[in-house]
Amino acid sequence: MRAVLAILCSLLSVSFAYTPKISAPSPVQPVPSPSQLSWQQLEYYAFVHFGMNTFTDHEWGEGRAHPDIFNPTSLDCRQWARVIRDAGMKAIIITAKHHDGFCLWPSSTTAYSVKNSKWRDGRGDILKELSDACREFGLKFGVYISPWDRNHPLYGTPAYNRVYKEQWREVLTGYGEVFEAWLDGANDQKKRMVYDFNGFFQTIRKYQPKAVIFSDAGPDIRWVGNEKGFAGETNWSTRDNEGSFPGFADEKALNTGNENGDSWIPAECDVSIRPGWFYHATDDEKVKSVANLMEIYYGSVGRNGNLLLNIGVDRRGLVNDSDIARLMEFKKARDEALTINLAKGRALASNVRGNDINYGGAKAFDGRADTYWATDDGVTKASLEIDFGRETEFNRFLAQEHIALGQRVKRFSLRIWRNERYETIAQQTTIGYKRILVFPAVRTRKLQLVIEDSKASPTITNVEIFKATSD
Ligand code: FUL
Repeated sequence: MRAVLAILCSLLSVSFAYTPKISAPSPVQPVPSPSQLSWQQLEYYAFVHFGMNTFTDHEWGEGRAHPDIFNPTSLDCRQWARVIRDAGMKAIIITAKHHDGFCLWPSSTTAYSVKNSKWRDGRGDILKELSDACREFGLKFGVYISPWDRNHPLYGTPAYNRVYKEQWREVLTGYGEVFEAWLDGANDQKKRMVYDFNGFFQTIRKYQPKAVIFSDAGPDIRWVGNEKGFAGETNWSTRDNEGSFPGFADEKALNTGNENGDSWIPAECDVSIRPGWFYHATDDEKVKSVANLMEIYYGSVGRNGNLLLNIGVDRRGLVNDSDIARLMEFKKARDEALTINLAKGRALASNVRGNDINYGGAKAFDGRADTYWATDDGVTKASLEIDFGRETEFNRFLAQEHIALGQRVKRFSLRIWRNERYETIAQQTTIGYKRILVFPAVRTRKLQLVIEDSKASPTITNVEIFKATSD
């Protein structure tokens, strides 16, 4: 009987509470594809640079080192996956092939791969081990295959385009689901290659239609324009991409996106935890500090970008202890700063879409990703007050737009109630999927998020407030 009642109650509450009577705001084009939406929710994941360079101490190998030099003594991809999962990351992108052309899987397209190395008598396959480990540890699996290939005899001729597509085919059909296909526009200074980028993208789409394709010119995810891990303070996920192709994009524009861009191409911020991308023992003391990593986190995830943090796996074939320690300290610092959400209390919005509680201010802090505060059509300036009911101290403010309906907010500010009036403590531009503001601690009974300008009715799905120990 109780069970029947419970089911009835839950059915009733679902149909009463979550069916808005008023129609949702129309999307502001362009909007993300389902793959781009799930990509954005990953927020923070790992790049792993590992290959011949690890053993030759290079960053850009020339493709001449003998395959036998690649010989990890105790490779364990399950260790990588465990560390990366414990660090709070959601996926791994591996350098399946870097510029030196050495393939970490036994490709049929080249002699330059693990199949001709002494490692495991030429029977090893890192992509197999890593994709299995990712599945086991609940991580998504992604791959970087460098178009620039300093070893392949056909590089520089049109025939190489076929080789490169075949490499994608092998990787995308042999190892299960791939969430992101990563490539750049690097080219040889002497043997210039005319890349068939459109053909590359079509090949990737053909074998893994759900994978997002990253490059400095999209088509799905764009480079953020630097390798420091920082998106622009203004960061639109929209982009004018017409005519741009990998290797030639404008770094400044990539950093901020284009407010009225006609394609949805959000930014990914790639940065290494050490000075280089590959492991070098001489860098063991140069692992980025937690303070630096926190700054990067606020500058990437906190500015509507995803953070792709690189780890160079060492010569044993393991994530090095100094990186592990730092990754865990970084996780602890994020948890400490951003877990206890103080956004509780009474919500008062200056405008609520159709006066319908389903679009009310409280929807911005109900902990749900599918509900949001929205205003009437045409209302592009509005405010949301949160009254804590008592003095509350905080130094972080987080806001999220319901980006399934497009990125809308152009300018917003944060005000706190002080000396019987509202005082602006921060003013910013875009919000997007996620925006985090960092400021010296303030104490107040209530605050106001003011949307000062928006492309259309703002749709705010989440607001969070924190008091981090450090300012
Ligand atoms: C660049 C490469 O040239 C670097 O070596 C590194 O792999 C970085 C992530 O991408 O295009």
